[in-house]
Amino acid sequence: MLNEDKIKQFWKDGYLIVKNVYSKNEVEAYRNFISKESKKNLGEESLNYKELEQKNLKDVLSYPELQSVILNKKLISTIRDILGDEVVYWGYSSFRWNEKPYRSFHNDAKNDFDCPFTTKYPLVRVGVYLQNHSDFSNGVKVWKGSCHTLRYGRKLLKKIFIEKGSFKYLFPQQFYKSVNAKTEVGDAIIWNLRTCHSGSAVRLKILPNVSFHPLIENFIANYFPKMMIQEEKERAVIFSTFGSESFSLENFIKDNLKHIEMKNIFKNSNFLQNEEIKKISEELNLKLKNVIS
Ligand SMILES: O=C(O)CCC(=O)C(=O)O
Ligand SMILES: [Fe+2]
Repeated sequence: MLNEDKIKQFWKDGYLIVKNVYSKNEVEAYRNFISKESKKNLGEESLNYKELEQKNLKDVLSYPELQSVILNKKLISTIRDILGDEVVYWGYSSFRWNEKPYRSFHNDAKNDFDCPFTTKYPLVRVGVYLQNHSDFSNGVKVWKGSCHTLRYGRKLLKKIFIEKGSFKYLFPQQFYKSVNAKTEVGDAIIWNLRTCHSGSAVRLKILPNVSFHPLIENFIANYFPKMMIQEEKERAVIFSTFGSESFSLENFIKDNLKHIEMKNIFKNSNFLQNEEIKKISEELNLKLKNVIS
């Protein structure tokens, strides 16, 4: 059970690190599987996942070797504590191996027209980083509190100026502090989909705990790579997304279905046909949703 303080902290900061969700053995097994599977499907090189069509990939739950990443009691009950409702999974998940660093300030809320000051966006992303980012580069960076700001594209400009009278809510990069999340092996980090974040965070040898803007990180990585603390191991990460039944979730899924690579993943997935998965999900009170009719 998450205590009230932690739940409040999540909704204030927009993220939370959950310690010791997976054992060292589980993490090793996930790493081995992801490495083999990625090399088989996608080749040996560092990969730019943004450009891949990912024709053969399934969602994470459809790989028997990764089932326990999603069907984890501690993880699902923590998400339930945060969302305060039945947790829904519809197959929006993936894994990455040795990805080409992709650093960019962004959030992942889609078709989100609700006010970020007065509403809680009922969707979260879970990142399971399968190596140490407490002391090494390449983890995730989050802008603390940025879930309460207006990202470009949201239609609430007027509200911002009338109710808040500040630019702070429009330009989270300038006004909010980013932190490099100190995830260790076995941890999961959960962030709200309104929270601004960026991958492949750079830690400097001389200032390991200072978080820089992704543009500066790219500059350092390109021109002064020796200043960086390198990654601990090849980067392996498992991402998954959960929500609670709501208009926001429906809107989000509508956007998922517009993207051919996501639709392919949903079509290839088989978790809805697997009796064992259905049984465990029921025990965990996790609702599996079919989004391909
Ligand atoms: O690569 C990362 O660490 C961040 C990935 C990301 O932006 C996401 O999963 O939404
Ligand atoms: Fe993202």
